[in-house]
Amino acid sequence: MSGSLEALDTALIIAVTGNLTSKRFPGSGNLHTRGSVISPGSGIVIAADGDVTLSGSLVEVDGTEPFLWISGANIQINSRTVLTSPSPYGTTQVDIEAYPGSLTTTRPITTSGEGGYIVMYAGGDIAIGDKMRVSGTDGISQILISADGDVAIDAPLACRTGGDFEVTGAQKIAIHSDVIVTTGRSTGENAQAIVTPAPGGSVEITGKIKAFGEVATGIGEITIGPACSVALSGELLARKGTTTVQYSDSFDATGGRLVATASQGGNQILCRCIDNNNDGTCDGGCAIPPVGLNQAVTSPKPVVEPVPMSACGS
Ligand SMILES: [Ca+2]
Repeated sequence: MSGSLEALDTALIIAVTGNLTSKRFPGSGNLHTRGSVISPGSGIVIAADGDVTLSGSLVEVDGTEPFLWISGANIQINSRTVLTSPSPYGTTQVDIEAYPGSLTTTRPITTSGEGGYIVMYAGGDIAIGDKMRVSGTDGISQILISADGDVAIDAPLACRTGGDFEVTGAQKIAIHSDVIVTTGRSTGENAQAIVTPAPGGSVEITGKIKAFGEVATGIGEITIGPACSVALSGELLARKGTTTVQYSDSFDATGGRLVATASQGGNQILCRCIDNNNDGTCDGGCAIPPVGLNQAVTSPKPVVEPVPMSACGS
């Protein structure tokens, strides 16, 4: 497909049994739907049994409740993707599911409305190569990523406001760029970031994860783990809030930063405790203590607490 498809006040539904590819040349390869204020049905649905490769200039949905649903075996998003709700009540929805293959983005995905979400799942790997932003005026703004393979985030992500960022289920989660979540303006939604791999999985953070809490409207919370191993050379910043890192076999904080608010719980490190008789009750301190805390910037000083956990790979 190299021409453009445009729909007014309705959904654009593309279902193919093979592969779907949109191209920029010789046309523009745009997909665009526009809803009027009274019509909530503006959206794009792409369902392919094969692969979906969007390489046109633009995928755009405007409407009171704009939505974009994409499913395919492997999915590549190389088109700038924009969802806009002009209404103060509109929720923007992006749902992308690659199964059994992988999901890759190389262009920005941005949404604006009252609130909204970008939900991504892949049976294989997920690689985020350009920015994603969910902007809300007062609702909940979510970016929820899960994969059975690995997840690599190499571009800035933002959830504003009522921010909820979660990466779960993957084997290896690598966050190499900045993630920002902010609280709801009046709804009291906390700003939270949760990074929890599958059992035995690992987390590497070289970017900055920032949860900007406001005491009046919600706290900032960052939770890394439980994980087998965690490497933090980037930053966890929970303004008016708490950071928690839970690991079973290794936590290397060399070169990292942990910044939280003491009165809200500060920085907490949960290690796997010594449990000689395997009864789920601790018999000692950390089985494997954290390393590199002296080569990290921490405020306040982290509290290390041994807790019962399974060892890596068991
Ligand atoms: Ca015990």
